Amino acid sequence: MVLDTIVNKIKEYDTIIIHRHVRPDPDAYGSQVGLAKIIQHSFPYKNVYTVGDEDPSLSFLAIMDQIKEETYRNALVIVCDTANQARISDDRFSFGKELIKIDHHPNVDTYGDVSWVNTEASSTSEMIYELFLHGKSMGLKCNDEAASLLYSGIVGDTGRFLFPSSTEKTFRYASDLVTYNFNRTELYEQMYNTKQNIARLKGYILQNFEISEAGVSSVKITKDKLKEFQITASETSSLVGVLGDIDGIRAWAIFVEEEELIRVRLRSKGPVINEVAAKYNGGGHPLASGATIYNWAEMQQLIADLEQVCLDYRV
Ligand SMILES: [Mn+2]
Repeated sequence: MVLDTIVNKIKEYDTIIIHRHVRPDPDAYGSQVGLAKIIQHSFPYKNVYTVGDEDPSLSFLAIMDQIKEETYRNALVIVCDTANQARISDDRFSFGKELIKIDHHPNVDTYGDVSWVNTEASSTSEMIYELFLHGKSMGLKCNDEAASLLYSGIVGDTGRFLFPSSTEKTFRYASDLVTYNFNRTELYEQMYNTKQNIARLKGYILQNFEISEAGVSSVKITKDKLKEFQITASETSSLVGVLGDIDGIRAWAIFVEEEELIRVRLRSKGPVINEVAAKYNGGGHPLASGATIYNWAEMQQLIADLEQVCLDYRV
């Protein structure tokens, strides 16, 4: 099966380079670096590298390696948590000898010589722990550092075990992971530490969201607002969940204006929204997606499409 193949490939190669998606989140870092730590701990003589754009807000989890192009020669490349090739951070990913994809997003782009995609998994970090369990008898070993990273990834992608993607398996793996020695309190403090300007933008979103009859909520954050709150467009990603608890909201969209485009973050409590996302240059999970539009007129169309999805859901 595919898990055997992946473990055997890991054993076969002396150099392994691990990538993940652009604009990383804790699951991207957690699965990427967690896997690297497992491989390094199991096979200390191997050269294992993690690459991609550095995100200062996640540097408490890991710092990326800087490697030369020639390192890719005869290397095994593994990409974690990334649905399509365009989203892979560091486009040298194709320079290796073989490529493996490990992911939990809908399989829109089946890249790689070996591909393991499980959309039922809460996170790619959960899949990496499963890979470890499977590979234990084949020589894989986990340590505290790996456990801490995988745990962060699971916590991040499940919204602290709140989202419906948290399964019995998620909890089982999490309960295994917390038996390792790492400081959970410190980890949570780092993951959920909120900067003051972000807290104020959160207040703005809560004051200014709109809501329709069918339960579609939307908020528009213009370039001027970002400037006023001194926030970068990418920093708004942590705020997408704030409308989730509000009575009457079934699906919501946060529109963030960047230089050349408007980024849309979509969430839902039931109606499937990734098809709407796909219509607007995006995609993702059925209940959590992203899209891109190019003017505010398109925003109205997108909201109308969400409205339809919510109406259909009610019937
Ligand atoms: Mn993920």
